[in-house]
Amino acid sequence: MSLSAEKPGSAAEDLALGAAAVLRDNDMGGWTRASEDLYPHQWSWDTGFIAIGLAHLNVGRAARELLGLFEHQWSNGKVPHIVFNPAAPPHSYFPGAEHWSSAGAFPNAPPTPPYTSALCQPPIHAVAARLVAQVATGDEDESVAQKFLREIYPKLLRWHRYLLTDRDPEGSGLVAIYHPWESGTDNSPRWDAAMANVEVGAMPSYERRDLQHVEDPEERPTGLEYDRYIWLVESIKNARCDEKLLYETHPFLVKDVLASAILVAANEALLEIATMIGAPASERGEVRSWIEQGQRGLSGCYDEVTGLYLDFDLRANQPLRTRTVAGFAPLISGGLSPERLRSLVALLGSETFAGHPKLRKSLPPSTSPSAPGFRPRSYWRGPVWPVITWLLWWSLRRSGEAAAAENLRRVALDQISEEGFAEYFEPFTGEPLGSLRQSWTAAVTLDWLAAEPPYSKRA
Ligand code: 9WN
Repeated sequence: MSLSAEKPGSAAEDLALGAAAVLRDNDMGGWTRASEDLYPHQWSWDTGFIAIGLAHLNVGRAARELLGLFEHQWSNGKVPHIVFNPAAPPHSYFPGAEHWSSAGAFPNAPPTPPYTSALCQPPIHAVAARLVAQVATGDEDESVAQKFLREIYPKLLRWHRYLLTDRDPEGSGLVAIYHPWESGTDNSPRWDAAMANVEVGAMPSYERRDLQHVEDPEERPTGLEYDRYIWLVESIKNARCDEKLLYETHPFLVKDVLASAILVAANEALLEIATMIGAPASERGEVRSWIEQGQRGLSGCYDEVTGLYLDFDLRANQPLRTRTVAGFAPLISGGLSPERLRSLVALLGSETFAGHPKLRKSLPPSTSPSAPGFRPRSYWRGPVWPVITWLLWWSLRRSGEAAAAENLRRVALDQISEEGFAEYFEPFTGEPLGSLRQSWTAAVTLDWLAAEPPYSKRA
């Protein structure tokens, strides 16, 4: 975007300046914390979205954001879900570095601090890298972007290969997760049935920190949900993060449609990057096969009853039938028939989701208000998340659904200009909830502001 192109003093300029200020305040010198109080560390998929926003301010800084995260990539290719900030106030976040590192260094983890968690998150990074390079204009930025793509490409390739081997030994094209935190949609009702089967054993007592940073405990997961989260962390630590052992024994093992669809889109971006930097034909062939495999795997997750795509619980050997926004995942991966695309777009705008009559703004809530697990103030159980709206907007635009996409962008920008850069919003009242100056919300705002229609054909 050219911020300078915004009319001085206009609402759009004020919003852009506000978003830039959030990113600046959360800038820790080369990397960006997810938010000041609730999340004082670097998160993996947040970093992807943050880089997309930063690109509109400074292409080199955006590139650094992604490269910085990949400095902590594990030797098996995994990109950790959190890189812990050694300078964060002690005990500001739980489970923090001391909790994860108490298992001793995991065999594949970077041997020296800063420590990381042993989980991962949805692989949005290649999409972000591609967008960062597309924003670059002018000789200087373009040469920064070229160098960046050459540097990040092999790291992205190793990351995707890890997901398509260790997390998909069956070759289904679908990514398995070990913890709801790996989905990025932590306490979504998507995971209720699978989590109900997780029996919590004896473990040391712990103190939650998240409740100190929000006004109402209803905004965060319950005590029982948290016990199960921490029990799963214990199980991963006990297995020393041995992927084969976890696949055989860990009590939570689910194929995640949202992560799988993001991986397909990320592989498309990776293929473009591979072509741009002249990567070997064998690698390009490998990435192409991952795209086909992912689209095939996702097509098998369609559910006639809900009209959505469902996660699959490998432990219980059954699909997880819920009505959440994750069920629209194949909009992100693309390759849908025109009929299926039409039916998904119609469902997204229907009373089951963004067209629900009680909504303050017509934006997709994280869980359908008609689903039994819906709770309007609770984290991923109902609130509207701007970052998810961005993903849907980006996907609709790529699928040629320009009108539906533009509607999302306009309404989402209205919401943020009225209520600020919150992590999420109560869908019926519009109240901002969670962290109120969340980096990725500011970042997607910058990208939306730069994307005035008519849309150019950006990947
Ligand atoms: C656990 C940082 C992260 C996001 C996740 C969101 C929330 C963490 C938490 O915050 O998760 O990873 O402590 O609740 O669910 O999507 O990446 O913004």
